[in-house]
Amino acid sequence: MTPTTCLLIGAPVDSGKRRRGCLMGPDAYRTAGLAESLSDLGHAVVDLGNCAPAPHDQDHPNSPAYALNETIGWTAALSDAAETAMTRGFPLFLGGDHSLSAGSVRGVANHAAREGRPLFVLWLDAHTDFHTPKSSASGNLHGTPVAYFAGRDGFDGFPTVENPVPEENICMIGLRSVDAAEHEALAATRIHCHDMREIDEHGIAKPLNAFLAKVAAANGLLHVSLDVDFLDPSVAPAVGTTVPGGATVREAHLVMELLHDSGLLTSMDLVELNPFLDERGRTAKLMVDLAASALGRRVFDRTTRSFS
Ligand code: B3U
Ligand code: MN
Ligand code: MN
Repeated sequence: MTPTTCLLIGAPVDSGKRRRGCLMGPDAYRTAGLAESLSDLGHAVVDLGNCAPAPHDQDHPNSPAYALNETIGWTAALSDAAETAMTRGFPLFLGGDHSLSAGSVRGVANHAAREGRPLFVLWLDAHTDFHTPKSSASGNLHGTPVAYFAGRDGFDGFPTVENPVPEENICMIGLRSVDAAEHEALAATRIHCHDMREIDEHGIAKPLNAFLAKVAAANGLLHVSLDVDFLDPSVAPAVGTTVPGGATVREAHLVMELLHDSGLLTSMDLVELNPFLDERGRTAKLMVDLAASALGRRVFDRTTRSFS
């Protein structure tokens, strides 16, 4: 990627589940040196500070979905922020739990439609986040953003998704915790799903390169959503929903390096970091290092055969 303007957009969303702490995520990334890491790579970095949810109603006391209206308020605000940021540079959404991606992806999709280019989404996560508020057994809306931006029904009260991301443009890698209702709904779609078993058998580069080839052939925009729980909890403990058997540090860096080399990446979310659960900032630092890899950090330059 040629030097770009990285726009850091703090999204301290904590409404997508009951366990609190993701609201501290944006400041943990700042403390871990995200802006400095990106400017060291030659990028201009603008920290836009933290967003706030749009004004919203009180939640109905018997609502099965947890903090529904607050999440709707975040979706509206982050969607607007994403749409504006896409005209200015490379937006990096600093979460915040994964419900924020309902807003970030909706906004990016609106921008893509205006540009007349298709949007592709790479979902790096242990979970598919393909519930609707109605199918979710937990009522935690961080388990729903993919269903929202893919245009599934059941999101009453949310901003309308005018430009749903086509199913065949969505690729999920890292899966190892999928609820029965999500499994059933996904089976009827053309979403590309890659579980950890497939990664173990064939390596992580294979499904990623196949997806990147599709993005390139369609001259698409590419949004990447990186959930901390994509990583194995032994290297990334700061997340409320740890699932054993996740990606290694090297697998995650390889994904980021391939994304960078493709030159296709146009926006990114870092989500689900809960600094309250971290060990001396190690998860925040790893996420910052992964973002730096996605934006061009290298140990060894393959073209010049020299160390940088
Ligand atoms: N599918 C479960 C668990 C879950 C989804 N996303 C996260 N956890 N982080 C649910 O509650 O929807
Ligand atoms: Mn997720
Ligand atoms: Mn997850």
